[in-house]
Amino acid sequence: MFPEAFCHSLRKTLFATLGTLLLLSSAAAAAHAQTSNTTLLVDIDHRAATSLDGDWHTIVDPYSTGLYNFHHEIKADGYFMNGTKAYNGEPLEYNFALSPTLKVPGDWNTQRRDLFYYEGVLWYEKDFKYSPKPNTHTFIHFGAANYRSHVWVNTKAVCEHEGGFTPFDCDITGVVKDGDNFVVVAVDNTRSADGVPTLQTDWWNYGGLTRDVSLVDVPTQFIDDYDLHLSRADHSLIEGYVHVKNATPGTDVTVSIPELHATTHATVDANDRAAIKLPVKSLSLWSPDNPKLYKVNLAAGSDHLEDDMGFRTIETHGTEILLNGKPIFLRGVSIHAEAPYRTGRAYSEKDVDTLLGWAKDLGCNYVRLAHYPHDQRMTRASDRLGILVWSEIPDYWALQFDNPAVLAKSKQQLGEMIRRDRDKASIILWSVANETPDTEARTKYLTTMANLTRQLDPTRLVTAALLVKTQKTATGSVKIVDDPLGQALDVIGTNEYIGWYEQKPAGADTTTWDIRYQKPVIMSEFGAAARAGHHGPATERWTEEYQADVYKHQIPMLNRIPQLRGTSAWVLMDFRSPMRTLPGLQDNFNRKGLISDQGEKKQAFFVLQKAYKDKTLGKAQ
Ligand code: GCB
Repeated sequence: MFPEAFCHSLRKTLFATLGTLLLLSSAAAAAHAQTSNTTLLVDIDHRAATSLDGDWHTIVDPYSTGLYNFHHEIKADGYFMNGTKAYNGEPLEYNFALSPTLKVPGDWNTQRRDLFYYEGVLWYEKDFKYSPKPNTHTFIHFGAANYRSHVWVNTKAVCEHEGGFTPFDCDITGVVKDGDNFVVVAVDNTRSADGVPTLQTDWWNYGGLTRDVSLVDVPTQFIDDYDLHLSRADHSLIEGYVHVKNATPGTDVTVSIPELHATTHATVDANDRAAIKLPVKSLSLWSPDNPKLYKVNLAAGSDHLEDDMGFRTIETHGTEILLNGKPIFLRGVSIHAEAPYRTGRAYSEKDVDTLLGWAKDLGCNYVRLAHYPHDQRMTRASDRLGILVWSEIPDYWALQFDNPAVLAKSKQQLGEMIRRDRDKASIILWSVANETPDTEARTKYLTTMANLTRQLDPTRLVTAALLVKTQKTATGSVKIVDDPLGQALDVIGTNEYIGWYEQKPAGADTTTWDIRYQKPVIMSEFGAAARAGHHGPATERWTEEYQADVYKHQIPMLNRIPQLRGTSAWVLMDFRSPMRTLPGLQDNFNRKGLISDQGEKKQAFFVLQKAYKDKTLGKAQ
């Protein structure tokens, strides 16, 4: 099937394309670069696309046999060849067509019992028909694949990507052909010390093609990025840029908002960018009370895009957060991308409707999307529903802060998150980290990240969830917020678990806060665990009564923090975590949800709901 000469040339192509990067084992991953030749198409959900979702053939490959021979050299006839017969006509030792299928999108862990704990390489294969059109570029788009991915189309390596929660696009122009085609993807969710996130996380390491996959055609010159936002200084001016890939300088770019009878023309400069200034009259500003979205049309050469965008400003003034110039308090909850009812990684419109519906019911005007970028449906829906969003990258706990290769991975994920979602009015906060250790290397690393965030998006606020110090006093305790990282942030996030990891719930009554920054503060996490339906006295841990009691004591304490401008209770719904093993109570779920994974509202939900709906928690000024 594969003559020797062909194998040689394939080997050469592979090495030429990917160098020594095609290393799927976790040890090899340490030396692994992040991304090669991937483009990130923005507003992808508004482009015409051919979905590749559905059944994909899969091969579980814990030893990376699909890639390496017995001396750990890259094979010329690996699984990416999608072959069936060896040189002597005998069947090869794999066969995609005979192998079981998994649904895409979807993590593998919750689709097959034997994959529940699986961490390693899993190969996906799908056949598809295609007719290339003249003067177009063709991309294969991945909404997300956790964690490392290598993609081949018709046996050719087309791209690789590292990072489990951000999208990537492989240019397959010239590789995809008229008629029958196939794509093979090796996804590896092996955790590694130099990964982002790293070895330890309090969430399930769901592997696989966890979000949509599609084929997208664009004209040779195409809009691959843009930033259009309301000027902070002038609420009748939308400004920003449109980036046109492969543009010739002078190419005309048009941006218009028909409903506002507003149109502007600009030309692409030597950096493929057209600077945009679009004056608008009688703009209805986006806010939770008025989630007004406008149809925005963008055109460059033969490429046209439409987006649904809201326009608003967000800034801080002293210890206030100003939305459209007015102080606001963020009544919120943290949410993991865990699917309600069925568990697994959330991806569908239905998942989003359920999660954000619950957040609305709780009385939220804000959500913290923890601890990584969620599916784009989540931020689109937040735009529509008028929910303000904190979005973060998985710079979580103890990354290798002294490793430049890790910093490069964080930067890449930050760039991908911002690029995908900067058209969403709902997002007001980019978070660069959660509960990281206070070391010099960490502060340097995350200050670099905060500065990069501002450089990539000067229109939003930069935050991080910090750890706080506790000092005993004669009357109780004081929580000190002096993490040096605070200097690099616009808004300080702090996590605390009085009543759960420390003290009794009533410990909150005698706790005061000493915040060493004159900046707005968000209590980005607080809470306690309870198993839904488990009842008892309020003094008994794991009962709904105990969890509710924690909230009852938290609310007055939170109200005594003068610069508190938001709260995102931990957490909306129970979620799977391998760290939570207690039989009968946890069973591999973090039970700090206000709602169980089966949709049962716990008593604490109603305590917080009352405070949010009566507006008895928090002040905007
Ligand atoms: C935290 C982490 C979060 C955990 C939570 C908990 O501080 O930020 O990821 O899940 O505590 O439940 O312990």
